[in-house]
Amino acid sequence: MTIAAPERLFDDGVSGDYPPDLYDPKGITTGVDGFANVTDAHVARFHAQGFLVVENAFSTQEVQNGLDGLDHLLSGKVAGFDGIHYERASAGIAVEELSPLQKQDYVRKFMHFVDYDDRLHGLAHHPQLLTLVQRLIGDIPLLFQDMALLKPPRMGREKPWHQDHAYFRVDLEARVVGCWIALDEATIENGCMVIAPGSHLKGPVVHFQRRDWQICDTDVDNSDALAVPLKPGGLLIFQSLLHHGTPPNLSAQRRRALQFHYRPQSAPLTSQEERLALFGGEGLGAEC
Ligand SMILES: O=C(O)CCC(=O)C(=O)O
Repeated sequence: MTIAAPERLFDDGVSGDYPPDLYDPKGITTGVDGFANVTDAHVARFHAQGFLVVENAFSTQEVQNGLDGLDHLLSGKVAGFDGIHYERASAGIAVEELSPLQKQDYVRKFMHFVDYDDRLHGLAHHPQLLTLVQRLIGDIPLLFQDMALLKPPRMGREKPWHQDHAYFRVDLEARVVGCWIALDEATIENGCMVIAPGSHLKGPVVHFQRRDWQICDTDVDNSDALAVPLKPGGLLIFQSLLHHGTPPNLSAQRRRALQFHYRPQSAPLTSQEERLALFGGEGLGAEC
């Protein structure tokens, strides 16, 4: 059977200049080793600081399952899957003819894939992950967004500072969390997460469409920023109002990660208008 290639989708983000110290961390995070060692003190710290790092959350086999799942999606042989967002630089290149590994150099992200690969579905519904998320949000977690974020060596672009909630139509009071899982070692050099601890307590801040849907560079407070280096299988769980971003990958090492977002099952959804009334800088007369 021949499957027609879906039309290529391009990521909305663009390259551009930004202050050279925008992602300079003042320190690095430390984590708890494994899901089984998360205590009530870690949970309390999550609520105060907006994040929790779990080292060795996923086994080597589970990480490999994630990578194999992404390769499978990239093979073009998965009927109905059209969630690959390419870099605009791929426009003139016959990426369909490349091997899955070569193709990854032109992919920015994958979205909405968990129903197309059992291995990725298994990671998003990992029992220990869901148990921890439920402990953090106090309700049954509902997966509502699944992404894989690729930063190819020497060309993976930054993801400017933002709050994930600015992308969501979910009630602001809902305890929404993102789970970012390293599939490769994530380092400061290849674009690991950089976070502003406690920034979720400041509430929603205005976003602008600049290099991406982002906090204005001049509004970013990175004075206490921490980098989140992770080994493969490491996990960062963070609150959806936490300010965070990732620097570009200027290294020779690939940086691939999965990111799943969960909301409390009972959380009300909102509208596009309500989202922009809280986060839409231009509509609120703010300047950037
Ligand atoms: O993995 C990355 O580089 C950025 C992840 C992120 O913050 C996002 O996509 O919201």
